[in-house]
Amino acid sequence: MAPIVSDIFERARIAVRALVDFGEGLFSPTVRLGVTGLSRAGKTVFITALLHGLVRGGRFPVFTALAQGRIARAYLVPQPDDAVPRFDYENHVQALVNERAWPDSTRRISELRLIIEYQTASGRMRTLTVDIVDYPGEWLLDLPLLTTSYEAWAKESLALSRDGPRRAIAAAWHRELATLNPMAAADEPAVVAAAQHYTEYLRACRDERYALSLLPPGRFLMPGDLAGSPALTFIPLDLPAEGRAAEGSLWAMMRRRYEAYKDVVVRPFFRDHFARLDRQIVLVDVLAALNAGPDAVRDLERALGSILGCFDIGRKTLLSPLFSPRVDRVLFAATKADHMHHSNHDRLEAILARMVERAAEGAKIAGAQADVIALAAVRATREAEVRRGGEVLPAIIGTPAAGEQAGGQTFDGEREIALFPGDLPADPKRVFASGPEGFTGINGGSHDEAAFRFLRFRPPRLTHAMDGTPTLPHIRLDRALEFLIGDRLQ
Ligand SMILES: Nc1nc2c(ncn2[C@@H]2O[C@H](COP(=O)(O)OP(=O)(O)OP(=O)(O)O)[C@@H](O)[C@H]2O)c(=O)[nH]1
Ligand SMILES: [Mg+2]
Repeated sequence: MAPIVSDIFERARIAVRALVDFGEGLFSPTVRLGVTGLSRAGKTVFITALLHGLVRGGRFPVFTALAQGRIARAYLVPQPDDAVPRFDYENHVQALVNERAWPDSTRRISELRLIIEYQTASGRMRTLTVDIVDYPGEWLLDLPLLTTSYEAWAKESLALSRDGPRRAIAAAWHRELATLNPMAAADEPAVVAAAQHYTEYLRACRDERYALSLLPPGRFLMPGDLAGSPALTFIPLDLPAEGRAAEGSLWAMMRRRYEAYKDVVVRPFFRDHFARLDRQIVLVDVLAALNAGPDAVRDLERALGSILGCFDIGRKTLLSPLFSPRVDRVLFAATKADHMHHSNHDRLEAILARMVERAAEGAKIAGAQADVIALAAVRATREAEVRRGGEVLPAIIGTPAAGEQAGGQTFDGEREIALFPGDLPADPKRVFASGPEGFTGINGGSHDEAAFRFLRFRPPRLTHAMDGTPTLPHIRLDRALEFLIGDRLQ
């Protein structure tokens, strides 16, 4: 009974919050934009580039309100929640623009509020408030835990760890697991050690060679200020098919901590942020998964499926905004498209479309608008044609980050190179398949690292607009903006 009662209670809390949000929205129209994505998907860069483009004026020909000159001003104001730190916009911009450096991995949640003063199509002045939250991508993986019991989670996590490339990575941890008896009395030092080794296994899975995405609990990888607390000290146990968790047993202790983790960490995160969204962009680093091979691609597909299943996506009805906040537009975006020549962007989109097929269909059936694009929030490369033999190949030019390696050389972070990134398969199905019918790599290489890896490029050298402000180049960021908020600026 307990989970059902707590579910009803949780829904009531979400509904009350929605009512407050709805009331505030009557006075000042607000869009809560969810920027969703696993770790390194490109959330922080996307938010920074979007704000920069709006506040400083980017080149956004497809974003109608700006292109038609109807945006009078866009500026940042203090965010609504006093308990949440502010998104470090100024520092991220300064790093991108002046140091040509990407932001660090996000370690905690942060928030920002943007006000857009615009003229409606009929000439009236209005304002639109846009609230955006940034958070560590790892935390997203926790959402599916909300509907999973400890026993089901343990079973699934162990099955996963015995499958594909995870099996070898998990070998040491499996040996340790075999020494733990779920029915025996709980022994704290043994649990702490086992949780540490389990975390090391999760971290190794995330290594870019494997790029595996299904790795909850997310705070094990990015604990924020919860590092070392009991709610973070549990592991999946090899449980017997029959039997109960006796009081005082290791099993009972693990189950209690797992539930505490959901109560203390996952539910508040979901309630305060995800349950309030109006619009959503789901950023996916498809290319990193392609880099690592079909196991990583299938893993990413599963992770996205289980995460997207947690969102309430669908059209608002007259009453629904009061009781059930809903996402009525969702955009799936393959990020870092500047790693491929534009002739491959359609293929990149097609691969992502296939990966999120079920979620996108579900959204449409529920009455929401859904679309898929390939974008680069900050375009780090430009295009050129390179002659190789008698052939002219479409290439990209950029500055590989210091320490990146290719073809036996290590780059210094200053020198530009031209690179032929190769082609994605015309049939998106191939990237999910192993074996002969599978896709063997963008550079035509094998799954060996060197042939297969993308180079990380530094942010671009910037051009300055007429008034001296630098503009960040991008690919289709304006199209994303038009889809996400264009209709609210009519
Ligand atoms: N070339 C290129 N690289 C990008 C772009 N966006 C992100 N990246 C790269 O991807 C990395 C991760 O981007 P972030 O925006 O920090 O990713 P995130 O989703 O915020 O990641 P977490 O904070 O770890 O959850 C960056 O350090 C860049 O190397 C882009 O538009 N173009
Ligand atoms: Mg980030």
